[in-house]
Amino acid sequence: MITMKDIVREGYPTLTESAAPVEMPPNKEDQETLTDMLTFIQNSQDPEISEKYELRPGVGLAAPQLGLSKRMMAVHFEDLNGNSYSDGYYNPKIISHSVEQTYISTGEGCLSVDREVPGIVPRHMRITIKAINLNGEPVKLRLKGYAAVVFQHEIDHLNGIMFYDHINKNDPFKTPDGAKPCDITE
Ligand code: SB7
Ligand code: NI
Repeated sequence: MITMKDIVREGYPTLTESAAPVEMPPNKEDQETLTDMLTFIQNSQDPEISEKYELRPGVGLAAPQLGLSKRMMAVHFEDLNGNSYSDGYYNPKIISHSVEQTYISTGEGCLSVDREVPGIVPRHMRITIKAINLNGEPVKLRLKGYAAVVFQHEIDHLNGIMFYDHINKNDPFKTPDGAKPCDITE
């Protein structure tokens, strides 16, 4: 079972490296790792389990956060429209994205970052991704708003990019021109 002690923190090399593609079809070991990653994210949102094992709640996890430089990620969340996402993905790739940007108004956090990093993280409002899911099926997902933000945060980890790399250094709360927040419904 994955717990917080398995999660590497800032300074660990896999967090700043571009991860290697996972060979398809995935071997048993990679399948087990990805299944465990999804279970961890689910557990982290379960009040009893997260308290018992002292898990910090998260909506996603990428293999480089376990010290594994492999292109695998898992997500478990519901967006503001009530769509649920709960799956693991191998070799996810953004095949297209909007010019329009969005952001979470309170900024982002990361299970590999044990401090608050204030600021706006500009993201694409819409992305289309291709991946192989935990079941081994090719999938194409069209994501918007919060869901698009979560997948971009995880895919960034596969490219060695941290959320704070996107924050404007001189003016952390500057909102990108024309961007709308994805977490506030007006
Ligand atoms: C805020 C938090 C996350 C994604 C988007 C906005 C995920 C936090 C957990 N992780 O560190 C996963 O990489
Ligand atoms: Ni993260």
